[in-house]
Amino acid sequence: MVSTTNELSPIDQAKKKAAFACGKKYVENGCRLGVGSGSTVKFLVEYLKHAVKDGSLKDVVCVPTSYLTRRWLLDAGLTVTDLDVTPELDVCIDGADEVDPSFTCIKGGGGCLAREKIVQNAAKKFHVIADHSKEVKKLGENFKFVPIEVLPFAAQALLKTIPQSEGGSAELRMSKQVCGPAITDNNNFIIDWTFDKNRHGDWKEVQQRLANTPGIVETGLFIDVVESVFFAYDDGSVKEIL
Ligand code: ABF
Repeated sequence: MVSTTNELSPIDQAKKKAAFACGKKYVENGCRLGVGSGSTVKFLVEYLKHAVKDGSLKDVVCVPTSYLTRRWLLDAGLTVTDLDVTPELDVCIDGADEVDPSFTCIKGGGGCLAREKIVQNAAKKFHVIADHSKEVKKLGENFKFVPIEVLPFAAQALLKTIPQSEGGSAELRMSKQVCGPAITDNNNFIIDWTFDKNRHGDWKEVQQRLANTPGIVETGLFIDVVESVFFAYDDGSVKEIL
């Protein structure tokens, strides 16, 4: 689990720096911490492991947002809990697929968006850690779709109705391991909605329409919830934007 810096690519070194900087600044003793998913968050788990091991961080409990994050936390010897036991969190730290200047994020490239949003919503403060490729002027520059978690029962109908109401195109995310749809930790499907990046629509309105659509469990649009973003750059620098 320990990544020695000289083994890491420059961007991974920067992601590690961003994760460590965010962890050091916002995770205090006794913190009830939501821990997101993705490769940048893996460096946050490494930070937590080191800090707890050297005694600089005590009594932190972690609520994971995915099966894999839970494994990382357990393998790191960290205290794992859940929202049944710890329904109110102090901080949530997670990655993102894109972040625009208003801190509207696209998340869910890894298929964990529903639990990510639930855990984020349970936390007082939400911070994002991401490499610079996620920093965009307009959503859709690099990441072309919004992941949407849907009930399997509704999937085929939503593949028709989402493009009808929102434009663009919709595709059922297929598993890379088995012959069938990708299945989330909640036993649902993911529809990836490719949107027109020149759309002038207000993302809040899109989110409201999708959230009100029967069969849609959650979308990967995170709006007005981010406290700060730590971006990591190829030159190894890290910038926190508040
Ligand atoms: C997670 O972080 C997901 O929402 C998103 O898809 C992913 C980004 O992963 P990475 O840190 O590997 O770029 O929170």
